[in-house]
Amino acid sequence: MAATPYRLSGKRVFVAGHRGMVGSAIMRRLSGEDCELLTAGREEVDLRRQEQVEDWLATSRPNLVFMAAATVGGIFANDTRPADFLYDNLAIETNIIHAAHKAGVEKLVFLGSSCIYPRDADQPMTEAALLTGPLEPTNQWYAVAKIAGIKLCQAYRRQYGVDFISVMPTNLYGPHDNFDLNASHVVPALMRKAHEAKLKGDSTLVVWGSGLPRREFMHVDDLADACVHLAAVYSGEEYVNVGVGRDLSIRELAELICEVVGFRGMLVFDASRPDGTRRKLLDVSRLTGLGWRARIGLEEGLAATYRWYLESAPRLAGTVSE
Ligand code: GFB
Repeated sequence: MAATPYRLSGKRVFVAGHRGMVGSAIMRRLSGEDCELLTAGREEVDLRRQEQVEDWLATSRPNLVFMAAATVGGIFANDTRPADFLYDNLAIETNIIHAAHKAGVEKLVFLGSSCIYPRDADQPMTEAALLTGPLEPTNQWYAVAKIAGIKLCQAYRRQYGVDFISVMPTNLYGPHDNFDLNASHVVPALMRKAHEAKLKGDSTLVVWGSGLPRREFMHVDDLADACVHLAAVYSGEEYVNVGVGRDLSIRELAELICEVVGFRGMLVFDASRPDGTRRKLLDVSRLTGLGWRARIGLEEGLAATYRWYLESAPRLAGTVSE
């Protein structure tokens, strides 16, 4: 399965989406490697515009591409902006993958999401569960786009023999996450809410849904390390789940975040908000078989993320949202 290791040394590496949480983590991870990092800001290239992407890739000629650019968000954003999540992501994927092929890119790493799996898939979810049942309705638009991305890599690999691979990360968190409560995932949302409740001296913290769904969380620096590892050692049509292999309930997560932030009030569950998928835990046997496992524990990762939030987002951290 694993081909000759792909060496980064001396390579031109394009990180699409370098300002986002995932892209910036990949940039940090690659900063110590002997390779040239290429980036394209939104003002320079709109990745949803085919001509702009083709021109940019044809001119910049990267050897390796990490596809960390995407329109992303939590359960509320996914549920209320279906057109953005489907159109933006399909456009970004088709443009980059096709243009990368045309520009002779040697290797491309596409990043998907664990929401590609059926809502009721057996847990932990193996890669074989793809397309075996209906998707979770709250994020079906994003999931369909990400499934299309996997299929694009497989199709170009089959038809043109290119070395385009896909990785499926679990729920992520870390520095440069989105802390906007209407767009964010659960970790930054609860961290911000707990922080602001602490500042205001509130006695309660509102958690969406029942608190019963279970999720697996990976620090984005672990994901970046896994992506670089897989770029080097893996070459195959099958994609690879990237997770930590452990999950917890949203209630347990909320309790842990309150502990990390130092908020001592009570949790209140808002049943009018959706729970989404009942459980999302990845089977990571393929990944561990390829010689990689996560290193950053959840408590340690949350504490580091909270430090980042306090230090790097003083505008958000120092104020109280409406
Ligand atoms: O992280 P999250 O928005 O996305 O929500 P998903 C995870 C769980 O946390 C859900 C609950 O059960 C939420 O109801 N939750 C509790 C909260 N309080 C909050 C809160 O204040 N904010 C948010 N956002 N959630 C996403 C998909 O699903 O996962 C995306 O929508 C993507 O497509 C991503 O795949 C990884 O885990 O439910």
